[in-house]
Amino acid sequence: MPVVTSSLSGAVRTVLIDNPPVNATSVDVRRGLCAAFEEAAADPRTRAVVLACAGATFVAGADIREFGKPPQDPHLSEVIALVEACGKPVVAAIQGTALGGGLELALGCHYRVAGEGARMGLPESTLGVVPGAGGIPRLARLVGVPKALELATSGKPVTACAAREMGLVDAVTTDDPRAAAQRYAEDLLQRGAGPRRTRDLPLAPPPAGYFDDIRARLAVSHRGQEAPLVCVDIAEQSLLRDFDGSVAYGRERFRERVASPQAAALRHAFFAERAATRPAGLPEPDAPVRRAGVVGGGTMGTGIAMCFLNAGIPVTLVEQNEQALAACLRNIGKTYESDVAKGRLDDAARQRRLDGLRGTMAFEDLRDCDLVIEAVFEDMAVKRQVFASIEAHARPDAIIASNTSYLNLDALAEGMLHPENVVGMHFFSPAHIMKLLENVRGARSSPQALARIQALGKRLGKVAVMVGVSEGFVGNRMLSRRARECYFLLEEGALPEQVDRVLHDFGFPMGQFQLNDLAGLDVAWRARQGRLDRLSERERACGILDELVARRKRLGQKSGAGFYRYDAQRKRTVDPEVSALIEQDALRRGFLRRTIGDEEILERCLYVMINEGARILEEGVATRPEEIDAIWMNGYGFPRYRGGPMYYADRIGLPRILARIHAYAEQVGAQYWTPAPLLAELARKGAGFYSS
Ligand code: 3H9
Repeated sequence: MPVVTSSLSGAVRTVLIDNPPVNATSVDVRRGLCAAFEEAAADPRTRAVVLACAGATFVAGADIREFGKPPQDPHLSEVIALVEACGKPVVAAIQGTALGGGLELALGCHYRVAGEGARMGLPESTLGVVPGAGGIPRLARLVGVPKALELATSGKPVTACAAREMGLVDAVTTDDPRAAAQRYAEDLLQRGAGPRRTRDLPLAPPPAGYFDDIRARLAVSHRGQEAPLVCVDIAEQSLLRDFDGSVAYGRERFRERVASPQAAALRHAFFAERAATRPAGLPEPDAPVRRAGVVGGGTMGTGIAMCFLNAGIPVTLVEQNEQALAACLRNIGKTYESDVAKGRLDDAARQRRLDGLRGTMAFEDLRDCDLVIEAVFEDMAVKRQVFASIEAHARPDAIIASNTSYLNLDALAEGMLHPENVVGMHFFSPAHIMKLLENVRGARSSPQALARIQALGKRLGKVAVMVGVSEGFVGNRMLSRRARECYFLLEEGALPEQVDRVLHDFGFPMGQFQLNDLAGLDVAWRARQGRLDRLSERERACGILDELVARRKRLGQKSGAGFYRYDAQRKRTVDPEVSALIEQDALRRGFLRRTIGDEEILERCLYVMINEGARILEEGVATRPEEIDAIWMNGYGFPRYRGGPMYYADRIGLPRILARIHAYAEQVGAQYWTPAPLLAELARKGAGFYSS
């Protein structure tokens, strides 16, 4: 089947792209478009053209799978030039998403009609590349340089209404966009309106100082990312060159970017996330979740309840007593009010969400829920009791999920009448904001229950990765190894600010000790108390958390002091008292503190995680390295432009990592630094986690 076809209706020819799944501008589409527009130009019966797409979406971009391969003619910018040059008016009919090369194509059309649900954007920089087919010079001519760069540097799409307001589309329709575009074209013919080429519009310069200002802002908001700054270069050059010169400049910068390590890592991130959220061997889900129950209205429970409400799923929330229930309903109400105040939500949507919420103290009220998730205190006995109460009152086929972050799901399911209904759904705090969801398959979870929670994860807008039972599952298990190493580094000579700076410079939003302060040192301390019997002698003896939490009541940001000191705005400063405590603790325990280099800190933090990641793969807790990468990029701030820990490991080279693991085994101790057999085996073969 040809991917581009044409048909004539009256004097209007529709050129239709049909290239599932997202109508990307693959080479066949580019060639097909050239042929179709040449035909339209030559055909005397054709007086106007509608450019439309089959399926749910307009062109969602260039074909990412072609990136990194030898280019094939024609280039997309040449196709768009041909469309724009057409002597007959060309109307784009936009439904779904017009992204990247798709929006560039629409900008080359003379008019744009969009369905009201359509979204348009230039997400290239999120893939480490830049609009390479005239997107920036054309968009800047239509909406001004600042708005064009807002789209290109954020990568975020705008709605059809916002696009109309800024002058990006000519009409928004509630009708079928193709039919509306046909009418629009007929109207143009009736009015005698001809082509209106974006390239011919004047380009107004932005206010003085604008480019310096946006570069400075991007250096902070997009720290470490190269592509957004190249978008700024393209906009700046568009003012200095003629139109064709600026398109050529953007094309050249695209060519350079597409071959960059950041672009390769971000492409990996794109495909890894898609692979990671589709576990093999699950059936199609047989029923959606129509009502969810949440037991426990603390921070996690309220966040989880809001996830459901935000996705349009009504929630029954169970709390123990009236006071606790009132507090959590109040918290949810307040969060939505603040969303309205910040313009993120309108009043009607806020009301709809609140209408979906039912608070109760009776487990009986869970009887109409398709899924109930417990988010109570992290204690096996407490959770077991809650599970039993849920099972006693919920429907026999309801899925019963635990939000535990460390406890053994299979032990939790013991004694349940229907262990096949038991699963884990590990949300990350704040649950209504964080993208990651670790869905946990218990030994006895049914494939259908797992299929349903995977589908639910997608509906909640999460990156839902299925993992196996293991202490801390995937993310927290690797994090706990990194944390251990960070505490060791404090003993051996580093200070929190050095460790945190190294992790921040690598691209994490914050370092280990900042993270501890944010989450609450009491949380880390309690987790440590619960695991004391499983810690090594050295870990048990490490007294810094006990000193900070138990003796000095430094609980982190919330108490104004933790590893750092915080002012009323939560601005962080280094606290000499903490440095002294760390030094005293090390001295007391006989450590000879030394100057530790940044490279050692980085290696120890990352390689210990990578080694644990290899074990996680060996044990089948994760089945593919993509799952680990997706988890770390979406739940722990691993910089996307480095592709996740397992991808990063391949870039460094497993033989080098193995050699360093051996060196740290000598230096720190083999009990912490024994190479995972999988890592050792891959390194020996000269392979990687992603290459054989
Ligand atoms: C660009 O355009 C550069 C230009 O300036 C160029 C100049 C020269 N290519 O996400 P989904 C696949 S850069 C190839 O699950 P959804 C995807 O892998 C590009 N494949 O669906 C998946 O395949 P599979 C700028 C693509 O409904 C399937 O489609 N464009 C592409 O949740 C379904 O995807 C972008 O960055 C592609 N461009 O979301 C847009 N896009 O089933 C990237 C998707 O085999 N795409 N696939 O696993 C998206 O953001 C989302 O896919 C979209 C749909 C919102 C469109």
